[in-house]
Amino acid sequence: MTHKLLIATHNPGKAREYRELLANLPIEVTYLDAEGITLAVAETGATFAENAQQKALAYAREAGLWTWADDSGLEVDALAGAPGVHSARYAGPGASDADRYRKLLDALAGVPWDQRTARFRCVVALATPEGVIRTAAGKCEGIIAFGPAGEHGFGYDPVFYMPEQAATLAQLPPETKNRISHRGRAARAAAELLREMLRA
Ligand code: ITT
Repeated sequence: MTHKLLIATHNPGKAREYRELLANLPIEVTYLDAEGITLAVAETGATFAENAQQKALAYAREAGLWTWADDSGLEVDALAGAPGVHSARYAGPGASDADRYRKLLDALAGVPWDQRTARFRCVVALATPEGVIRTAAGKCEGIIAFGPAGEHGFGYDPVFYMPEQAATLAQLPPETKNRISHRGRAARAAAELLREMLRA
């Protein structure tokens, strides 16, 4: 039997990255919009893991499908870990990706290079309609640049500089981002869990 896996995101940037990462698994991948699912799950948890688990379970029950949900965001050391679980809402409702990274650059005005350390974190949760939950985490270390550069990716990618790549995440081709990103790392670990679930 081919399992159908629901990817629970409204973010097209994430959906695109997961579609590529899951291409080799013997599962049929579907999305909230394709299933006509309009349920909104509030992200009220204090951690990425809590939010990912809440979302995975709620959508798995709603859809009656195995569900893959994540929560992710950016932790900036000079801002005591902000925007963290609030990364998507950092500049308020209706704001664009550029509004959010400009707000971040403003918040870091005057902060020198060596104190601009940050990391992206991602937790992927897998849930079944019966309530079985597994989670996998990934992170990616970098520095908040003084200004944006690059056109790839989404979100805060243009201001997330990775010294070992000598580039921002938005300057890297998608394959390179998938290989080194928080989401790529969490997703590969979660894909392993999914393989185990498919074998069980
Ligand atoms: P869903 O909840 O529908 O999946 P979202 O955009 O709200 O979409 P999150 O709650 O996980 O997703 O918020 C993550 C935010 O953190 C996202 O909107 C970006 O602003 C930022 N972010 C996460 N991963 C990122 C990445 O790979 N590159 C750049 N920014 C990222």
